[in-house]
Amino acid sequence: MRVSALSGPSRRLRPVRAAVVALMAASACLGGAPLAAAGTERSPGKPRPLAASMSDVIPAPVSVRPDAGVTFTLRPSARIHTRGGQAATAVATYLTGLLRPSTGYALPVQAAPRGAPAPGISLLLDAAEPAVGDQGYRLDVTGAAVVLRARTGTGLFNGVQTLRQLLPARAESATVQPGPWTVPGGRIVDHPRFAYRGAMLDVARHFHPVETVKRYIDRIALYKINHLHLHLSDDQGWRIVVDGWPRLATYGGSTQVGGGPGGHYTKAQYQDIVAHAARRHVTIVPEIDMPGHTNAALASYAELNCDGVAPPLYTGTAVGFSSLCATKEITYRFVAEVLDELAALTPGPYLHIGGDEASATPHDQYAAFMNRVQPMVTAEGKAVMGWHQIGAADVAHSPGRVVQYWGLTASDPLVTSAVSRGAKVVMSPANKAYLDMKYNPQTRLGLDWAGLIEVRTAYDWDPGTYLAGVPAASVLGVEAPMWTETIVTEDDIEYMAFPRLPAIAELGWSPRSTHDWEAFRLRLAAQAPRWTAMGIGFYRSPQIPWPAPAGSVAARP
Ligand code: IFG
Repeated sequence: MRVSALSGPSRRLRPVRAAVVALMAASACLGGAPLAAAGTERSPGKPRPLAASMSDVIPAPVSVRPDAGVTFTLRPSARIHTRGGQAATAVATYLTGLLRPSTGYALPVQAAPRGAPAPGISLLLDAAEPAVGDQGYRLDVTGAAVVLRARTGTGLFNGVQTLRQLLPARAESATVQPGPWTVPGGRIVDHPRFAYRGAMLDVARHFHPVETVKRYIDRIALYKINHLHLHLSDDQGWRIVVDGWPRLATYGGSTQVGGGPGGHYTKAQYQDIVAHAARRHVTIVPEIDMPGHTNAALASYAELNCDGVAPPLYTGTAVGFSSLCATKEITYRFVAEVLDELAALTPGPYLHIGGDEASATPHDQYAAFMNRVQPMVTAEGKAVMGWHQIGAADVAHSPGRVVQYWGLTASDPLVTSAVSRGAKVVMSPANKAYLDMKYNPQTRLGLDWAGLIEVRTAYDWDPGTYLAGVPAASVLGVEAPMWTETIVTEDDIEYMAFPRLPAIAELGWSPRSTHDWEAFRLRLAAQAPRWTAMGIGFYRSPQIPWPAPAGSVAARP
C-alpha cells in the first residue's frame, strides 16, 4: 500500500492556541456570546446551554436519573473529601489537578467525615453497590454535595471523567475562568459493557515523543478508554531499547517514514509512559510485530536474515516484504530476549506479538514460528495478543490469548478458529475503527484502503455481534488503532482521533440499549467546547450539529 507524501494540517502553536482558545471561552462567559437559557430545548443547530446536562455524558452511562431543578455549585471554599486510602487520595489529587487551574479554588483534600457526606465533593471507596464492579461507580449530586462511590480507584477515576463532563466546558481550561461551577443534580450508576476499551498508537512509522504519548493517554482517559497499545516496531523503525540488542534502537530507530530522524524510547522513558498510564488507569499493551514488519530489526543485525545480509533501513510505506528468518535458531534467541526485556518493563497482562501481513514468511514457517514464540510470552507470565492472523488452525492456542480483528468482513475463519479454541477477541475492524482512515476524500491526512470513516461509520456498529460465529461472550472489547504512515505531529493525531475516538469509546463502554445515532450526535456536539478549552484541534464533521465556536460572530444573535 502506498501513500503520497503528505503534510499534516498547519502546525498551530500549541501554547499560543490554548491561550487564545481560553480567551474565547472566557469572552463567551462574559457576554461575548448569548448564554443559552438553562434547559434550552435540545434541537440540532441551536446554541446548546453552556451548563452541562446529565444526559450529555459520553460514553452514555448505564443509568441516568436527573433531578430537575437541583444544581450543585462548587464554592471557592469547597473541599474534596476522600475515604479509601491512597487509591482515593490519588484520584482526588488528579481531580484537583483538573479543577484548580480553571476555577482558581484551593480545593483542599481531606479525609471524609464518618456518616453523611460533607458539603463539597466526596470520593468514597465504599458503599457502592456490587453491580458497579471494578470499573464502575455511582455519582449522586444534590444541592449540597457531589458524592462519588466506587469499589476501586479505577471506578472513582471513571466517575471523575463523568463529573468533568457535568461541569461547564471551561472547567477544562488551563487558566482561571469565571464561575459559576455548576453540576446538574441527579444520580448516575454506571459500569462498562466490555472490559477492554483500547486505543493504539503506531510510534514506528513516525516516532512520537513521550510527551505526545502522555497527552494522548490523558485524552483517551477522558472517555474511559483503559488500554493503550503501543506499536513499537515495524519496517521503518524500532522504538524501544533492548539492552541485549542495542543496535535495534540506535540504528533501527534512527529513521522513519519519509526519512526523518525517527527516535526511540529508553527503558526509563518507556517506564515513564507506563507510570503515567497507570495514573490514568490505562494499561500499556506493547507490540513487537513479528515475523513480518521487521525490516528495522533485520537492518540492524545481519545475522537475523536468512542470507546473513542486512537490508537497508526502509523509509517507504509498503508492507509485507520483510520476515525474520524462521529457520535460524538465533531468531528464537532474539525474540526470547526481546520479549524478556519488554515483559520486565510491562506490568500489564499482555504482550502483543503482531503476526499481521507476514507475506514474506512461508505459511508453514509462520505457524512453526508462532508455536515457538507464544510459549515465550506465557513463560513471562503474560498473555499473547496478536492480529487475528495468529488464529490460523496450525497455530496453537495459548492460555488467555487475544486475537485482534482488523478485517473488513462480517465473518472471518481465522477468528472463528481462534475463538473455538478459547481465544477472546478485541474488535478493530479497519473499516470502522481505524483512525488513520480519511474522514472524506478531501481529508489531507490518512489512508483510504479500508474506506472512508466519517463519525457515523465509526459509531454505527456493534462489537458484540459484528462477527458471525463470534458470540458477545468471546468479545473482550474494542480498540481504535492510529497507524502513522501519514500522521506526523500531535495535531495530526488529535485531528484524526477527534471526534471518532469517543464513538469507539462509547461502543466499548455503554449498554447496547443506549445506542442511538441521533442522540449520540447531539452528545458529541456538546463535547466540542471541552475540546476547544483543551486546545484539541478536531475535525468538524458535517454530520454533527456543532455549537458555534464561543465568541464567534455566528454565536451572536
Ligand atoms: N495494515 C497494517 C498496518 C498499517 C495499516 C495502515 C494492520 C494490522 C494497514 N497492519 O493494520 O501496519 O500499515 O492503515
